[in-house]
Amino acid sequence: MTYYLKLLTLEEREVPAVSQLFANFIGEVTDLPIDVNDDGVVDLVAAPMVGGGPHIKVIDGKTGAEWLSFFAYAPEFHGGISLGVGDINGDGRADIITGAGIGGGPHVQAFSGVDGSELFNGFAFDSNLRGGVFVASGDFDNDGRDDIVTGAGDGSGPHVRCFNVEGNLIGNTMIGDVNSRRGIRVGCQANDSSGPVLLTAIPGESRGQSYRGFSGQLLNSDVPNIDPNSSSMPNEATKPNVVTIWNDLALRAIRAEKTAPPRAALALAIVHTAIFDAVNAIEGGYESYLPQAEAPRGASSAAAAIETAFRTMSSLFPTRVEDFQKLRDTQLGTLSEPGNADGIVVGAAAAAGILTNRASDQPTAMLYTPGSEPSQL
Ligand SMILES: [Ca+2]
Ligand SMILES: [Ca+2]
Ligand SMILES: [Ca+2]
Repeated sequence: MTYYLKLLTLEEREVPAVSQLFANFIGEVTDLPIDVNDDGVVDLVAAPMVGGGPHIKVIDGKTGAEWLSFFAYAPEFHGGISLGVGDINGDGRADIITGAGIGGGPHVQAFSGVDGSELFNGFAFDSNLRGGVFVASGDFDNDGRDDIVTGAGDGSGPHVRCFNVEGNLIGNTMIGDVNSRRGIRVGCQANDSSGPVLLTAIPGESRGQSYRGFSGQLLNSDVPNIDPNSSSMPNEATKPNVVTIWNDLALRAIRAEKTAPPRAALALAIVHTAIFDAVNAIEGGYESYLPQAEAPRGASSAAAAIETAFRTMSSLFPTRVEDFQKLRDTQLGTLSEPGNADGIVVGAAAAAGILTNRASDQPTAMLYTPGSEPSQL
């Protein structure tokens, strides 16, 4: 059985009707138009994006009732979920494939669309990575069962691997710039004549030109394969880029709250200027925006960036503090190096500095009051 899975941008994934599926989550749900319960009506497979819990829901398209509802990972994980759908065990019914998001290892699982039972559970890449993993599904070895295709998460090269339901590696390659450390999104488009088309995108690239289609054969032939036995890629980074994740979260918060453009620009400027000041206080090399205290030797700049982003975002979007706190804790938990505590102090100071600085300039700039009058934004 083949499914048509289109790789969608975050904007295209917005499904207003399901915006209330998950209480207290930030961002959009991921949805895939698939008939999971095989009654001829498209159902909805949904999971919160980064900031939400690992809660997977399958909604019956005919009745609107929950067909399946389960946690794919530990409930306290809030890094978001990558979703794929395919019939990986060949019983004719769609199954649900999940990849842990930001802060998680490249942990891939698959669940039966019939009853939610576990079909697959493994790490697609080095289990020490913490950039998550992207997943999709298609029958790449043409055995009648869909396979699990995985793309490395943030902080890793454009590394793509494909597994069958037994966990055997059936495809392993790099696609695109091997020096990139932004990971690679994967998708799959069914193509009856020559097998599935592998779709790839580099996370964070501008939409429209980001998606590239490749013959599924590419997984096995067109570019040099990586030694399947190697547990990690050369030069593969082990830390996700914390700044791009917070930027993504800021953009989603702005969109979700319909923040007016001038204030959205101000909010992004505040967040990024504060992060710059925090990291620069530790690593030096540039003139800071606001004077910063000398950072303790060995302070973690990653921890500083996380704390700065958390504090500025919490001030700018106060209703979302709980979600931001979860992401902060998740990210800090992935940093094993010493210097986290010092980094947090540096980050807190940088955030407080710019918030105070901007508040005195424009005391109402941080407040957004919805309204329809000409003077209201
Ligand atoms: Ca259905
Ligand atoms: Ca199945
Ligand atoms: Ca297959």
